[in-house]
Amino acid sequence: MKEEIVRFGVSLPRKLKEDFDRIMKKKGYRNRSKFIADLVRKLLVEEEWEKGKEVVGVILLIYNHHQRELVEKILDIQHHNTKNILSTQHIHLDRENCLEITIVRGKPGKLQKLWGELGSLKGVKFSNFLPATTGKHLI
Ligand code: NI
Repeated sequence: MKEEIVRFGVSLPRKLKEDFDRIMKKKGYRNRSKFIADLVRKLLVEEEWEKGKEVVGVILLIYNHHQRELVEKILDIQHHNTKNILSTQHIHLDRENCLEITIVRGKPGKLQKLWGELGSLKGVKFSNFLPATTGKHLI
């Protein structure tokens, strides 16, 4: 089913419009409509998170696998959360450092707690979380 496209006019202060075009180009967009649509979608994903809908996310960990018991603790947390973990990918960066991404799905609060549990383990040098969407509520 093809979605109907509607047009609408936008009024902006000149400086703001210049900033808009500058940022749009910097991000690699060549089309204002596509840029605005993606900005709105970003806000819709934020709303999904605020409303506590089922969402997906990516947990990134950088850690030293020589840290005592760290790998066991990470595996233990992952085995206790199989309902929320879709996939894990592990990359050995060098002799001691590992990068691990875990793709998670569930309620926002649960996923953020899981990130906190993993990211706060001793030996984790860096962690980050990318909130995303199941895509069900977006076109
Ligand atoms: Ni490794």
